[in-house]
Amino acid sequence: MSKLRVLSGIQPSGKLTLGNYIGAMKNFVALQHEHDCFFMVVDLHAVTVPQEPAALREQSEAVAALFVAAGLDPAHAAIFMQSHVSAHAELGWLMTTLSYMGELERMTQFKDKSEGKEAIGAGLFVYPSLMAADILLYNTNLVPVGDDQKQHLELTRDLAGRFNYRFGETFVIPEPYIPKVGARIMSLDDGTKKMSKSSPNAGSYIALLDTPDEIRKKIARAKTDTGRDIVFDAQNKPEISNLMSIYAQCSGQSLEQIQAAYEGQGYGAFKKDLAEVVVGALAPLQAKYNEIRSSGAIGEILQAGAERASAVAEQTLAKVKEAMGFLPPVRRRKG
Ligand code: AQP
Repeated sequence: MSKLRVLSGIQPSGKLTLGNYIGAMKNFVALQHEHDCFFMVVDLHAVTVPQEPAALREQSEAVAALFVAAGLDPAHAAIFMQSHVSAHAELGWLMTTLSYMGELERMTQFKDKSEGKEAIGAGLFVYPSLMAADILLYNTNLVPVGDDQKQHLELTRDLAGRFNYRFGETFVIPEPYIPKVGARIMSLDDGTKKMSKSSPNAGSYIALLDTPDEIRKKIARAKTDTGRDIVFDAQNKPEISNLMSIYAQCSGQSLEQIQAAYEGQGYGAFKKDLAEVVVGALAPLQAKYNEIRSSGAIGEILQAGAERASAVAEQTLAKVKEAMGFLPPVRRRKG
């Protein structure tokens, strides 16, 4: 396969979870050596719901450090903050003007996040238009994401096609890249809801930086379906199936191998082993994270990443503005 352009991002809207890792970051790392990769901390997206400034700063640096700790190599992949590349906000606005209210209203993430709220920020509504801009700025071919982002990616493809039809061939139409197992890791307290870093219940998710004891406690308390068999059946046994997916992704074993290994054993024995598998899988990442944070290297990594990203993004933005009919900036004559 020839080199493809790959781009994805994660919001610094809380502590990154095992869902973010399994659904997205693991694939970031797997793709970085074969392809031309751009990974960003999407802080402009995080502020579509209220963020406390000090927490946003800390979480932003933590997410960037976790990218590196998970195995992203800044020598291969550009790692940057979305807000450091101003073309995102600018193309985000242009994509908003191309989006229809009806299609944005249909987005399930918007419906979920606005449910029961009296005051809903307009940013939350146009979030998918900004996400489309993020992707289209880089002529992206592949977008590694979890299953929950599939609908947003469909919209990105529609907006790119709409733009190309109206203004001439400009954007590459991107494809999602979704893992086969673990595309949607579910909450530990409700097997029908996805694990989310912004959940008010910390027991519902495993954070990548949870201590071994916190992980053991959370897994021991994780809700399980009725019965006792370790059988993968996402429809009828969502909770044990979710725990089996986590086991598979953290151990490298297949679901069939896990099912065979735990035949005749109950949930208790399985959960105990699962906790150790997760603790073991996260230990190297946590050690590397502490190393990177104390080295103070993140600032330089982000600066180099933003320079690399800006060079590509500015070119696309200029092409888009020209195609749409914006006057080019006037260059002052010398002398
Ligand atoms: N539970 C999950 N299972 C698999 N993949 C997941 N992702 C998120 N949760 C799961 C994937 O992680 C990437 C980054 O997501 P994001 O931070 O941009 O926002 P999100 O999808 O809305 O994730 P969260 O954790 O639920 O954040 P909050 O709570 O702030 O909304 C994406 O590729 C996503 O698919």
